[in-house]
Amino acid sequence: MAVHNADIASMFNRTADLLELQGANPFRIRAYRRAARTIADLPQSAARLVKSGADLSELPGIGDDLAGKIAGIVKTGRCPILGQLEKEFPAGLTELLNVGGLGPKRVMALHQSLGIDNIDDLRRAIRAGKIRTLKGFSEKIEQKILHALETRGTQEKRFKWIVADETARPLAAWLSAIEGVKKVVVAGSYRRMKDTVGDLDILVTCAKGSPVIDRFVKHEEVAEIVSRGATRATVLLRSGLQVDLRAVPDISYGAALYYFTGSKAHNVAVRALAVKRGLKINEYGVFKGDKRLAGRTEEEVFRQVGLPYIEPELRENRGEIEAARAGTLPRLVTVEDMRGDLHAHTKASDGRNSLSEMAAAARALGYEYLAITDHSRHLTIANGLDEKRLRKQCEDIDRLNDKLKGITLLKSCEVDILESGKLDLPDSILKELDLAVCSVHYKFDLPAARQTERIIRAMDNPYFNILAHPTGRLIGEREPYALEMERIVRAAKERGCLMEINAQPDRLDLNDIHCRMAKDAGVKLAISTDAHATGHLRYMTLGVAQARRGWLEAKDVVNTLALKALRQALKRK
Ligand code: DGT
Ligand code: CA
Ligand code: CA
Ligand code: ZN
Repeated sequence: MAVHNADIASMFNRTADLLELQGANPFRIRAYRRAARTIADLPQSAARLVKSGADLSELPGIGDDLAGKIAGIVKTGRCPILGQLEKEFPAGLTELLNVGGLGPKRVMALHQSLGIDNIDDLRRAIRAGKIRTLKGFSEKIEQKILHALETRGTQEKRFKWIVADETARPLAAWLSAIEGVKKVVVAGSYRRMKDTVGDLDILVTCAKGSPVIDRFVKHEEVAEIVSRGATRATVLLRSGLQVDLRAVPDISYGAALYYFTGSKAHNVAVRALAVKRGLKINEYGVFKGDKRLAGRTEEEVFRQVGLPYIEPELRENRGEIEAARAGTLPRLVTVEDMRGDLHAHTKASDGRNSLSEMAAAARALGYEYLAITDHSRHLTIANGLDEKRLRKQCEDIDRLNDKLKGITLLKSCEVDILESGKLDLPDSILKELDLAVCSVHYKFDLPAARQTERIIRAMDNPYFNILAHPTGRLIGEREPYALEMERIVRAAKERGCLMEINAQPDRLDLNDIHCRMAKDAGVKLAISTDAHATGHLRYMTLGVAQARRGWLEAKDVVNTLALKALRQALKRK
């Protein structure tokens, strides 16, 4: 199976880290990081592009040299320059790079001034109080490193949903092609669309004597066979992702799918319900004594325990069973309900495409509108727009809208919320916009009360419409900033502000729990992709998935509305 985009990106990022340790030319380092970002963001598989003979050097940030390296990685699974660099440094030193709070500069400082070469050395130095006094360090940084060391290894490794998906899809297709295999479905948290996935649980139905288990454990991506039996196997892939495979007969398909979709908490609660009816429910079916009552489909399993079908995204034992019994399950929002996207960037700031390219891509998705939300001036690294440039963009949008058919671009901006709670652009331009999407991009480490007040103060501005990526988390990379979410939600409700579900695969912010909190408080949400390229508009499905996990219906989500109704819904109280 192919090398994934995430693999290539991680090799390039590691190369950049090691080049930084080496003190290499900053331009060279940046080139690797930029290429890593480009590949990670690529909507198609880089491996497939290489194999189809596409010219990768046409991608932004990828020259002939890097294109050649990518082709090499796709062919061999290895990156020679990374291999060389890894040999140059003690293995322990590169491991230090993975400790939170330590970047290449700090690792090099520790190495040079204290001779720290590995994690044990680091622990000893912290205990001896040597780190805090080092130039470029502090007691706070020492604490951060210590915390990272303490939680190391105790935190199970989880994969972003989209990373799991990059493995799940081709693997499922590959399994389908094995003789005797009928159905293949990926269950578990993947099917429940959790933001992260611990491992993949794949279910197959097959004819007797199918070699599916044998073939599976010999798949070229398999690094280790953890366990195997006649109808099941657990393997570890080279990527570190674990996969559980189960083969079941057709008559048990529904019961097995239901069981392995979980969650465990949901299963346990439903099993108790079944017991009350004198039934037994397991991965083989629903039984009364020895008599099988159901098992072929999930629907018939539900029927036997007296429940309507419950969507996988709801199966967390968070009240869905009670709601199902009471007939009050939500009618979850679907991606077909979405009529537009309210957060997208163009070349004017840090996006990759032009206004008209973004408009065409949105129209191709069947949208009625797309809000153009380039960054505001404070975000200089993203080439944020000042009043003058934004005004010019508004004129461009007006002119383009006159020509466009079937789609309307909305004039907007992703306005930075300054530390004071002021917005980054004056009211004189904000009032010209169709809507303002506002967000925090710096000073993430304020205490919760101050961060909360900063955002609420920003909402006091009458032109504030949508709070974008409200917690600032980057899954697996950056914790959400400290925030009093109940207060934010209440403040949004009082002011008629909306909250965003940012659909970028590494954000998914608000998360499922917060979505539900907002809905329960009567706050409307926008599901937006924060697209930085036309291909990112497709991330809508991921945002919708989190919305569904948060019990949202179409009426809770403003961008399911037609344009006219949307304009009404955006009006502040
Ligand atoms: P993950 O992998 O941590 O993201 O989460 P899941 O939900 O995929 O959990 P996993 O892979 O451990 O198990 C897959 C499903 O199998 C789980 O959602 C429900 C079912 N399952 C696993 N262990 C048990 C159990 O002890 N009892 C019951 N009733 N179901 C279980
Ligand atoms: Ca799983
Ligand atoms: Ca599992
Ligand atoms: Zn944005």
